[in-house]
Amino acid sequence: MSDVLPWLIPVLVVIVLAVVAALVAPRLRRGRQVPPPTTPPAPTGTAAPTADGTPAPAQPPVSAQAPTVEEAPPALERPAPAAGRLVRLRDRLARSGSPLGARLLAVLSRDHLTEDDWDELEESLLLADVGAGPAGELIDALRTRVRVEAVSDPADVRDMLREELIALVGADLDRTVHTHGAEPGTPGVVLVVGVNGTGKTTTVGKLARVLVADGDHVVLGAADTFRAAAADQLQTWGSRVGVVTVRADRDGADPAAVAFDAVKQGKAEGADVVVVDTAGRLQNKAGLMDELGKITRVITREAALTEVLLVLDATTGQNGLQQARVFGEVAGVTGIVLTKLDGTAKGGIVVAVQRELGVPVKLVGLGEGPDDLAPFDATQFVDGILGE
Ligand SMILES: Nc1nc2c(ncn2[C@@H]2O[C@H](COP(=O)(O)OP(=O)(O)OP(=O)(O)O)[C@@H](O)[C@H]2O)c(=O)[nH]1
Ligand SMILES: [Mg+2]
Repeated sequence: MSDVLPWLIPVLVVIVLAVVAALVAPRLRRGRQVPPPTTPPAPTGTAAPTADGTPAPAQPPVSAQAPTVEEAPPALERPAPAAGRLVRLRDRLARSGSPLGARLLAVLSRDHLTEDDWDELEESLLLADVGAGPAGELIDALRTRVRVEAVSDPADVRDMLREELIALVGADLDRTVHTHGAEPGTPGVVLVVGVNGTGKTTTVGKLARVLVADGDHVVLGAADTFRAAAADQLQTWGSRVGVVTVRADRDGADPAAVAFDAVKQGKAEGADVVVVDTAGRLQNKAGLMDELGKITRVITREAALTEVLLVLDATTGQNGLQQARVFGEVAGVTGIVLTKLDGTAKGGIVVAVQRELGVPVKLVGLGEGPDDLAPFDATQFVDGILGE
């Protein structure tokens, strides 16, 4: 028996291993058979995958003064060109804006407009967040024209309404997004600011795609240093189109330092544009607004800010106006990005916010898709609202 024992133990071990392997192997095979997703999911506020869908590797800690530069992986997407996007997205706009358009047009189709009808028109504009001042002006202008030009055909009144709405939204405002530096060798710098969750990072990602589609060399700066996930989110957007993201891997690093380094990196690379994403901040938090002031000052030491975009969520309606005012003062906002216009019937906020800030809406977000960002155009927008 004692002779057999040394042989028996290895034999038993081999048998146990064989049984375990037989049980586990089919599961592994099943796991491998699951097909990988063909397109990576759109980045979200919490997702932090790399472009190939694997978790982002842990980064060695570095100081904000020495951010790392993440190289983009080779498999790149080809973003859609920006031209004509608002036309393609007009259906979506028409769907979200149709309650306003339908209401206005229903009233205007009546033969003789009474005092009550005019009140109803004004009320519809107010419900769509156009704001009391602009709504009153539009109704006054329309009433005067209908009277002076002795128009009674509903189709003609409708045309006049369209013209007045376009004038109110501002057909001749300069809505150019200034992305290129004035001096050769110096990139344009676009700073993106706003309160939490309005769509800043998504907008930076979408904008990077538009710029890449236009043939620009783009560098992104992740100056939202509160959470590593914020930089991961931005980096995911960038890596999909071959754009590098300058970031600090330490949560809470100085955002101004990261912004500065991104611009420096952009200059060193001979980039055309550096787009800097910032953390969401409430306009009534003095410390955070001071930080924003510092970011803008520090950037301008390295290159001129060519555009400061305030991202506003269209679904927050009139609440966005107070934000707009404070950001305008602190960061010197030069353009508005109105996001989530696909999710609201209150497109009138475009008018109200431009009035409030004296700054044009330059871009609109019409969905969560990577190419759902469009240059704003007054005529297209009004036609979208009216369902033309
Ligand atoms: N429907 C719709 N959703 C949008 C649009 N733009 C952004 N979003 C969504 O809004 C959510 C917040 O977007 P983010 O880009 O993370 O917002 P943020 O301003 O960077 O957020 P913080 O950095 O946390 O302040 C995400 O789920 C986006 O997909 C848009 O135009 N339409
Ligand atoms: Mg963000």
